[in-house]
Amino acid sequence: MVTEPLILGEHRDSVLTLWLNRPSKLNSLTDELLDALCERLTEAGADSTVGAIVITGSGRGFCAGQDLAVAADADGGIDVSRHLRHHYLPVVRCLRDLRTPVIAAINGVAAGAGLSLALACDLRVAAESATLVNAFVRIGLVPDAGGSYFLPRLIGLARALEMAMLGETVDSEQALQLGLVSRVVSDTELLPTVHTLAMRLARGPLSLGLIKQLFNQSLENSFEQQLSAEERAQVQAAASADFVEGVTAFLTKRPAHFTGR
Ligand code: T3D
Repeated sequence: MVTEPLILGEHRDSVLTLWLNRPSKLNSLTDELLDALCERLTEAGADSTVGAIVITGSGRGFCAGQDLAVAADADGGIDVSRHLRHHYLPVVRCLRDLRTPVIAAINGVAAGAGLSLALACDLRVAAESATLVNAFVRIGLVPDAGGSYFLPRLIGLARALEMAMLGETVDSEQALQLGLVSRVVSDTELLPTVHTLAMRLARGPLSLGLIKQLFNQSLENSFEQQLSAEERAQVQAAASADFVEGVTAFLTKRPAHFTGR
């Protein structure tokens, strides 16, 4: 029997688009799918021809979180700690640590750990018909896979608590109002729009990776620590060929052509 790959990929215009690919189960997450995603992300991070990554879902869903049938079938129950550490956390850490920008193209429902994956990405663009639900509480769990870290930081404690404690479904317009996603586009325009955005990032300067690192650090750092981190990052950015190109382009009144070096 031919089995479909759990992750589909397309590498075009310096953009790697990855589809979570279990459409009949709304791309719910199995260990195999998480491990395959981690492998693809790690490879992409080491590939200088990948300038930006897009994560989306096959079919009508983005990702419905942990595959609950697998969790229920586990012989003797799941060792949750081990499960999280070995399969979920490597993916979330990878998304966060990659210098390469990652965009979640939320094409349909993002629930539970599927929402957490989207929150761990750098940008989120939703299709009009997309919905987001912090589904953990509905089945007696707490937000995991970084969900309890990212949600309050993205939308504030009060709104995050409401979303996590009530487990209500948020539609794309509400998600935009909350700041959970930065853009909403029609369903048919989702992938073309995100591809264009990703191409723009892929053609960006070396400083993009430093910006990602710097802003993520700023959530933990004191003011003084952040000023030092800015200084270190700016020293690196100012030593890049892209800085020379950016300034030359400005002074000669032409568009800059960055090379990511
Ligand atoms: O193990 C650990 O380490 C713990 C980690 C936990 C992390 C988590 O993510 S916990 C949260 C898990 N996710 C959920 O609780 C969400 C469950 N799904 C839903 O509530 C609904 O499916 C949705 C609201 C997401 C979408 O509803 P709807 O009506 O659009 O679709 P549907 O009919 O419910 O689902 C379509 C199919 O996908 C259906 O299969 P069938 O009956 O056609 O064969 C459904 O069972 C399947 N499906 C959807 N979500 C999951 C799933 N199958 C397994 N696991 C799922 N999470």
